[in-house]
Amino acid sequence: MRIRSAPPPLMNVALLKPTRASTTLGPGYAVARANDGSLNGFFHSDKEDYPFMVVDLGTAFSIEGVRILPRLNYNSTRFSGIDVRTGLTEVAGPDFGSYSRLVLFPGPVYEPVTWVAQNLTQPVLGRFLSVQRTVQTVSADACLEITELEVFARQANTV
Ligand SMILES: [Ca+2]
Repeated sequence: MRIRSAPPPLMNVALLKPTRASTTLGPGYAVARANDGSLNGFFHSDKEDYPFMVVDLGTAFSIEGVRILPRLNYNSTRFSGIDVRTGLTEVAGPDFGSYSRLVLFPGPVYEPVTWVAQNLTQPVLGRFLSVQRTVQTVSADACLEITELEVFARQANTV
């Protein structure tokens, strides 16, 4: 008889992992701010259609949930149609259609802004995680702003 031990705890496996973005508004809004563990800074893309960011988890994880803290309390309606996907191979973008969708946060969020979260019914294996604004807006609101992105998994190489 095999004794099943307790599963390891869920961890934020996106913390401080390498990131890239379609654009960045400026040095103070670097994409690394989206997963630096701090709620005081945030990533801000430039104004463009379908801005996105990608985090490389470094190895494949069995992802069980994600959550995002949008930009806090300023133009919160910019957080709209936020598509979160994952895949095992790197995709340059902006088309992440080959990735599996984890969640589509319709937005907008309202002040006071808090986390939007999704627990997955079935874990999804992924290494690269894309976050993309999929709503086209002909205005200054066509940007992606993320205070913090967290990706939850229990351990590396679970397959
Ligand atoms: Ca941050």
